[in-house]
Amino acid sequence: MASLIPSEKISIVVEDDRTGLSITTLKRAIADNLFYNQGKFPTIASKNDYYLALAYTVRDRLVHHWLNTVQTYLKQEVKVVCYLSAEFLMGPHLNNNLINLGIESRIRQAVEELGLDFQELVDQEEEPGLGNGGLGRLAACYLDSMATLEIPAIGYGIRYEFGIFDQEIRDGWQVEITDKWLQYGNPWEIARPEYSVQVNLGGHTETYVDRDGNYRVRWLPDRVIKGIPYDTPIVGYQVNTANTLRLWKAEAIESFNFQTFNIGNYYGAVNEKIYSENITKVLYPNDEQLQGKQLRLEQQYFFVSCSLQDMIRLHLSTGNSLDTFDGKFAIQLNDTHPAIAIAELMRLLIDERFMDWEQAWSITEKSFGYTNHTLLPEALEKWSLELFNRLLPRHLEIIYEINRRFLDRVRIKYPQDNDKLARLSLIDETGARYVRMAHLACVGSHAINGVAELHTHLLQQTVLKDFYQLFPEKFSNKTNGVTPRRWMVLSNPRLTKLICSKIGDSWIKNLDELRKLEQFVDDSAFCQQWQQIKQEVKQDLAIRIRQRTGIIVNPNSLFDIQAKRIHEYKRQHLNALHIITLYNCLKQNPNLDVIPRTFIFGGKAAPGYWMAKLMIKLINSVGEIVNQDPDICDRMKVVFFPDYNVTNAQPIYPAADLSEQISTAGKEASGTGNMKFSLNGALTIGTLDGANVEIREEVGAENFFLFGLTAAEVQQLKTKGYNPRDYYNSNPQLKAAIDLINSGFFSHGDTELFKPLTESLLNYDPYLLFADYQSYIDCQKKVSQAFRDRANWTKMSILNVARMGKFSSDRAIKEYCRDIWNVAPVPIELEDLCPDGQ
Ligand code: GPV
Repeated sequence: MASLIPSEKISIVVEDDRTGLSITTLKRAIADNLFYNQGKFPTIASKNDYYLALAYTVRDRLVHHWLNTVQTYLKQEVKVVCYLSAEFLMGPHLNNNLINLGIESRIRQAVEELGLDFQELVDQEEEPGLGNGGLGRLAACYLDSMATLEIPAIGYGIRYEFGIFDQEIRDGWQVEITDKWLQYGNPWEIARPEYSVQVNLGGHTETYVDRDGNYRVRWLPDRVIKGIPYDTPIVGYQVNTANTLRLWKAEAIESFNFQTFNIGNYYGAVNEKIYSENITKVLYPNDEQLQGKQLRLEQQYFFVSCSLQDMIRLHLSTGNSLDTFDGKFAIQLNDTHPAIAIAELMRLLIDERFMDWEQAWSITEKSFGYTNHTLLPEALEKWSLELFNRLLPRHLEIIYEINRRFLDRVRIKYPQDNDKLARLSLIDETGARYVRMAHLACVGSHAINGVAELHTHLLQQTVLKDFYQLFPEKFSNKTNGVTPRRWMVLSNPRLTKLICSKIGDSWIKNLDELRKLEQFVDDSAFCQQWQQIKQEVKQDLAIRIRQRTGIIVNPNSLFDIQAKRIHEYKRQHLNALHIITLYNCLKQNPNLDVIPRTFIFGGKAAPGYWMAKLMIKLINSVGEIVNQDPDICDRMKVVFFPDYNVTNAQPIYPAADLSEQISTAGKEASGTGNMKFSLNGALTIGTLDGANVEIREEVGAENFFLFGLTAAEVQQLKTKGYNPRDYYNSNPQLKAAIDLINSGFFSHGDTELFKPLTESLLNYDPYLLFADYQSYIDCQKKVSQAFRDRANWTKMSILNVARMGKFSSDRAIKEYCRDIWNVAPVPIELEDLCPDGQ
C-alpha cells in the first residue's frame, strides 16, 4: 500500500485489490466489484453484471497509468495534440484494453476460474457507436497510435446519448433502431463536472469602448448551455501511456428555470432543459451528405467551444500566458465538422482575453491543421448566412474580418481577378449566400492534408486548386492507416499467433517487420497453416452468418466481401450486377464448372438516403432468389450481414478471401477497410481509387485484381458525354442483368420496385457502373480462376500481409507528428504504487 497523492493531511490508499495482477487477486476483485458496485449476489447476477464487474476490475488496473500520464504532461508542460472530431468510432474497449495492457491471458484465466465464460462477458459490451464510418474509425485508430507512440494527445468530441442506429433487416429492407448504448451504464468513462464550461448561442453583438479607449465587441447571447466533459482512457500498446478521450455532454445551466417555475409554467421550465440537452442527444447518421440542419451546427460549435475553453484552462493552469498557446497545442481538424474552431479561437483570444487581431491570428494559424476527407461536392460543408448569423452572430463578424484581410492579400497577388476572389472567398455568393467551411479551414490552418496520394493530388487539382496555388507550402499528403492492435491482434488471434511464431512480436509496434514473412512463402508447412487458419476463421463467420440470418454458407467457397457504408459511389450495386450475371450464366449452363462463392455484404444506409436503402433491398431480394434456387446447388450464396459496426467487423475482415474496393475512381478519398482486409490476408479486387493505388503499389500488381477506368478516364468520359444506355444496348450480359431486375424476377413480380435504381443507371449512371461493368466481370473471372490454384492464392495472401507495413496508423501518426504537429514522444514513468512490494 502506498500514498498516491502525497499530502500532509490526506493520503489516498490504493488497495492491492485494485492493482494486483495475481489470479487470486483478480478473482477477488471481480467478486468485490460485483458485490459493491453492482450490488448483486453471484446467484442473481446477470451476465451484464459480471461484465461490468470485470470492466471495473480492468479499469482499476489502468487508472494509475492514466493519472500518471496526465500528471506528466502537466508537469513537463509538453506540447499536446488535440484531435477535434465530431465522430470517434471506438469499438468495444474491454478486449482492446486487455491487449494493450498485456493482461489478457491472466484476466481470461481468472474469469474462467470463477466458472464464467470469458467470451460471453466480452460480448455483453455495447460498443460506443459514436461515428458513421471511415472518418470516425480513423479517429479511433489515430488515438490508439498516439497512445502507443507515447504522443501526448487528447481526443475531443461529442458524447452522443444515441450513437449510430442499430440496423435490422425486415423483409429485405433496412429498419433503424435507436442505439441506447448508455442504458446499462458506461464503465469506461469518468464524468468531470468540475471542468464544465459554458457555451453561448444566438442573440446579438454590440461594441463598447474599454478603459483604455479601445473598441471592443461583446456578444449578448440568448442561450447559454453547459458542457460537461466525460473522460475515457486510451491505453497505448505495452507502454505506460494512457491518453484521454474527452467527450462533451450538453446540459441546461440550471436544471430548473425558477423564474418560469415560480409563475407556474412547469412545462416551460422543463422544456428549456430538454432543449439544451438536445444538442448532444443524437449522432447525425448521414455519411458524406450534409443536411444543413441548425442542430448540427449547434453540435459542432458546442463541442468546439467546450474543447478550446478546456485547452485555454489547461494552458493557464500551468501558469502560462496565451502568447505561447500555439507552442503547447497542435489542433487537428478532422474534416470541416470542427472548422468553426478557427473563428472561436479568434473570438476567445480577442473578445475574452483582449488580444490584438494580428497576434491572435498568428496563434490561430500556427495552432490548426486541417484534414480533408472527401471530394464529393454534396459533403462539402456550407452554412447559410441567415442560419449562421442567427446562431453565431459574433463568429460571422469574425469570419467577415478574416475574409476581408484574406481577400486583400489575394487581390495583391492576383490584381483584377474577380473570378479568383469569388472562388477563394469564405463566402459563397454565387446564389443564396453561404459560409464555406473548407475555405475557413484552409485560411486558418498552417497545414492542409488529404488522406491518400491520389486524393491529395485531386484536392490540389480540383476542390482546393486555388488554395493550392496560393499556399502550396501548406499542402501535404498523409495516407491513412489502421491500428494493427485492433485490426489484427485483437480480431485475428489465430493469424497473430502464427505470425509471432515465425517472426516474433515486434511487428505489432513496427508493422514493416511483416516483410519478414516473405521468406516463408515457399515454406509449404507454413502455407498449410496459413490456409488452415483462413479456413477456421471462415467457419467461425459461417456460424455467425447462420445465427444472424439463418443462411447456411459453405466455408470452402470463396468469401467475397464488401463491408462499408452503403453509397452509390461505393457501388454495392455493381457487385450486385456481377452476382446477377453469374446467376444468369449458371441458369443458362447449369453444369458450368464455377468456383463456389459466398457474397457477403455489410453496411448501413443513411436513413434518408433512398437509393442506398433500395440497394440494400436489391441485395436481399437477389439473395432470396439465388439462395433458394435448386439449379444453383449452393454454388452461390448472397448474405447481407445486418448491423455492420466495429464489433461485427472484427470477425468479418479475417474471414475474407476477396475484398471488394470498387468505388468509381476519384471518389473514395482513401478507404481504410481496404487496408484491414489486406492486412488479414484477403486479396483485393479494386479500382485505382483512394489508397487502393498505394496498396497495389506495395503488394505488387500481380497480387491485386485491378479493373475499371482511372480517375482521369472517368473525367474524360464525363466531359465527352457519357451515355449509359449505349453500354446497355451493346452488352447482352449487362442488358440481361438489368432486364431481369426490371422483370420483377427478384421482387415477386413487382416490376416497379427497383425502377428508381435501374432508371437512374440507364439515364444518368453518375458513378459509371455501366462503363466499368465489363472490366469488372472479366476481372472477377480472373479471381475465380486464381482461386482454383489454392497454393498460389495462399502465396498471394501471405504477400499481401507481408507488404502491408505502410498502412499502420503508427506510420501515419509519425508523419503527422513530424510534418504538421511538431510533437515528440513523452515516455511515462510509473511511480510504483506498492514500494513495499505488497
Ligand atoms: I467527409 N469519410 C467518412 O467516412 N465520412 C465523412 O463524412 C467523410 C469522409 C471517409 C472517406 O469516405 C474515406 O475514403 C476515408 O478513408 C475516411 O473518411 C477516412 O479518411
